[in-house]
Amino acid sequence: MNKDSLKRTDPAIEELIVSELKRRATGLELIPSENHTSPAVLEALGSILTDKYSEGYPGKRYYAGNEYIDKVEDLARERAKEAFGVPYANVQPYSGTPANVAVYLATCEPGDVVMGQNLSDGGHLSHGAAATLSARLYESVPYHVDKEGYIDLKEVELLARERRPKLIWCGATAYAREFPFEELGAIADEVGAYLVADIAHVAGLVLAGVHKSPVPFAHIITTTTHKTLRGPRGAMIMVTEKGLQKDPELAKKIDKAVFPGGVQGGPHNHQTAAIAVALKEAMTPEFAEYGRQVVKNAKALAQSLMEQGLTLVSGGTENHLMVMDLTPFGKGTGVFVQDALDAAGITVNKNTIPQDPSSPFYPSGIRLGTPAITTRGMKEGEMEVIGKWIAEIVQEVRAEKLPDSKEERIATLKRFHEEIGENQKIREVKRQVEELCSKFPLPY
Ligand code: DSN
Repeated sequence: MNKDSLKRTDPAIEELIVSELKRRATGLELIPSENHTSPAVLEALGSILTDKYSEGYPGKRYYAGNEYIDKVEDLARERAKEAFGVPYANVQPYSGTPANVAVYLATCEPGDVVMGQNLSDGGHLSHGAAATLSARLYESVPYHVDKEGYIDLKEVELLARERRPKLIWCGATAYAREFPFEELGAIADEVGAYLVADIAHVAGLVLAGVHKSPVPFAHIITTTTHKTLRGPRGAMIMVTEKGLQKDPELAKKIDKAVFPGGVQGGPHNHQTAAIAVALKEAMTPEFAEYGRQVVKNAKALAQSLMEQGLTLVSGGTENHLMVMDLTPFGKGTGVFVQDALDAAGITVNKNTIPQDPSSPFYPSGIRLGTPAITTRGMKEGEMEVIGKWIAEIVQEVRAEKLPDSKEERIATLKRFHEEIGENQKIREVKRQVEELCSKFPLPY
């Protein structure tokens, strides 16, 4: 295969890829659900395996010619089982939401009660948020975080006793504290519900031994493979011994829900191969060290931000991410801060905070984390400096206010976006960001 074939065939796409590479190399990726994969993962992902159709599972396919594909999928499944210590794994889900939809299909009937962490409290869309299929098909009962920002276990217990859910989710997309798998497992057991741990965000930390494993407490575990796990975009569903004790048919039901259940078609074999590579990497001592450093870096970054007077939901972090509460500067200000940081080469995402006085599109917080910058080799010293830069930028735009009317909002954000790139403070931070990044090359 010729390395220059893309350049010759489609220079427009090739140029865009090169530009994206430059953006990454010269900037700080602080979106906590993103990471930089290894060259080996990328090689498997970009391989010829993408051409093959393989509906079904190893040894039971609807297409011929799957001799080697079967071995790839078997390796991925075995590595997932070994890494997490579970008896069953399905590695075919295209991504996290399809994996979670497959879990509903395998365990619930339409109309059943399901419980998950409320969206603006850090929960994930697929755990019963109003705008999604999970709330249209099932009766969704959200639980919340308490005033300190921790999952309100008393509320979960009361709601579960009253509503008798079929399934309880434990997992979130913007929660900076360790997940209470054990406590939620006990509540699920009491009311006869499945506890499903969605560890998409913390899977790599679980494998590194820096976050409690859900395996003894949950019946089912779902995860994406591209966040702290540092693999390709993709997902997995695992069933624990506890899950098989509750329902010996659970693994078969999950397989059937993923395919042919209607969630997706044939597996993406190139993705499966890349997941297998990522799992092999994640079982090394180097990966465990990486996971430890991710958490140390997150704590150092949180400390630096708080020392600059900024407020974090729950007052800090125990994992790889943190959510900054920007309400001291007004409601809905996450949009301005995200845009200003982006202009300085610091990529974060605007995010709701618990009881957000604004809306998910104009939220009052930002979410940031350390998986990607830790992959580049940055440590606590760099975190302190990055925290100071972020604080300087927040101070720079603190006077911006989000208008109430839709038309005024659009005009204000347009004006802000045009002006922010010319701001001298932002330009100076961008220059320093680029200088720092030049010392920490990307892995590819
Ligand atoms: N979009 C993912 C995240 O950023 O956490 C969740 O699906």
